[in-house]
Amino acid sequence: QLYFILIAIIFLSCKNEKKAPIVDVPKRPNIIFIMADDHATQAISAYGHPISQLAPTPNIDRIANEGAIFKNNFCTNSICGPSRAVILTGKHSHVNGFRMNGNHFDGNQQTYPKLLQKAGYKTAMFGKWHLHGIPQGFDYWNILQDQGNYYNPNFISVNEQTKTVDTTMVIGYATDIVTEDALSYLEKIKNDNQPFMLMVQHKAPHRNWMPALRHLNKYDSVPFPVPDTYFTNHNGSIASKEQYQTIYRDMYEGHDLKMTKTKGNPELAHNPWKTDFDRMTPEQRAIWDKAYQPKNDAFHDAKLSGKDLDLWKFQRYLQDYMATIAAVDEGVGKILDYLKANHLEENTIVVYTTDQGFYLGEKGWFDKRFMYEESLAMPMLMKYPEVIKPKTEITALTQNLDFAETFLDFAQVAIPEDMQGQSLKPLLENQIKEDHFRDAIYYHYYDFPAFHMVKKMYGVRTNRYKLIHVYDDIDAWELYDLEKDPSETHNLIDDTNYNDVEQGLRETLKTLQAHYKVTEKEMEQTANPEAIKKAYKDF
Ligand code: SGN
Ligand code: CA
Repeated sequence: QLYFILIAIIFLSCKNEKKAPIVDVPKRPNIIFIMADDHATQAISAYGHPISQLAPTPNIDRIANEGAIFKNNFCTNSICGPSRAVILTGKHSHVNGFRMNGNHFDGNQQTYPKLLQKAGYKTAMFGKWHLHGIPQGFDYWNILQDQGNYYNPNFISVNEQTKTVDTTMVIGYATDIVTEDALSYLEKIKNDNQPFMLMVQHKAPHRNWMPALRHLNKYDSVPFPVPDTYFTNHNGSIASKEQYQTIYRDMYEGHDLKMTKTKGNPELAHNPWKTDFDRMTPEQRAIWDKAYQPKNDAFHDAKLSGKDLDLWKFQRYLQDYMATIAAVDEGVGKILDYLKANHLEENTIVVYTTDQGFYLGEKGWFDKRFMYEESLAMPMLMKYPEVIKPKTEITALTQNLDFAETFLDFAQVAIPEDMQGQSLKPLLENQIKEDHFRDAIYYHYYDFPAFHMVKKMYGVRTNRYKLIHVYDDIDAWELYDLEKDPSETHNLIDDTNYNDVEQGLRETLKTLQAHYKVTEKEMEQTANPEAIKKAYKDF
């Protein structure tokens, strides 16, 4: 009997040997890339900002505690579609062709998911896509239509039976649906014996900040700290004076702030885009009204005006914004728990990031687009127990431009020559000194005239300084010393003490523009003065 068992073992192992790869390839990691929309670093407790300490994100923080936190990670163009296109391609906006929301992403171009798929990865994409067109390079995808809605959103996916691309309304809360979809996919591919790469991309905490039903009163009694610059007059920056993203002036009372017209009546005040609320079921709406009406009635009783009203709006904005993050954080927790329970933890890279930074009242603003710190900074947390030591802090200047190369590098896939970033792997493995990584980053925003009226601008940021050129309908330069003026309220461009600094930065700017192949065309004055005038009137 023993003899037979021995023969059987030899036979089976020979059979197995035939199937096994000829070279000894080390195990490739799985990758789960979780991206929120408009999630500011100020709102992730691992980053330590006072706002986030009042509304912590324990699960997102787990990624930082068990892995790395990037303290100086920035986007190249602070707006949704463009940031996503940079992440997929590893190329700046002017190279991948997607400069502003509303452009069409050329889906036929090279992306890191395509390269991973070709190299044998199982790839999938869930949630907010916002690049128009159909995702390519994914074995499975189920994406939110356009910007996506918080309640009962429409999803676009391939119908397995008919093989047609269908749009379906799914009843539920967007963040939960996206998380659950990713979890069922993980369960489905569990035994496939293939490395996987998932992109899990949430709508939250994007405007109009509608929390899940279970979180509608979560931060009602939390007094969020008002930024020192909430009532600034923007001296020194024409672009800052002329934007339309000031909380107390530009937020819509009904749609954004969920304010009601009168006491005792749930009817919303100014609500120009009815679709966000009108798609709720009567049951959802009833729970919503029950939660909001007492606080809205109390607001009517208080009869606030002037600065008190402005400050009330700030609190309402923050309460809703932070409450939408609660569901994202729970979703991250579920994914981390799933990995642990299924012994996938060690060999899976988990990333948490967002498409760009966001204003939580700094300079009086919401939204993004500017090259100032709040909108330029992108949270970036990454864990990979086999490689990254717990509580690693990366202070090197990194960008979303680097993500594609990082994932390819970890997956042992050759990095194409034409990608413009740098793999973060050597930084994470401690094989390169932080100050040898990159001296300066390049930024370029194009979406003007458009909603919020933030002018076109490009510039550079080093460890200490920032130089910005605002162009098109104006021609203005701004220079900031981030060490002395972290809130960027003192434009030093006319300060002669900074002449040498300015000269140096102008040279760095030229060098980077040459390096990234930014041609004169990208910096041309193309605006039509009449169209701009009209946009200032219409928006
Ligand atoms: C929507 C928002 C804007 C936001 C853009 C771009 N308004 O238009 O406030 O700047 O998206 O955001 S909303 O009330 O309709 O949501 S991005 O994240 O897609 O770039
Ligand atoms: Ca966004």
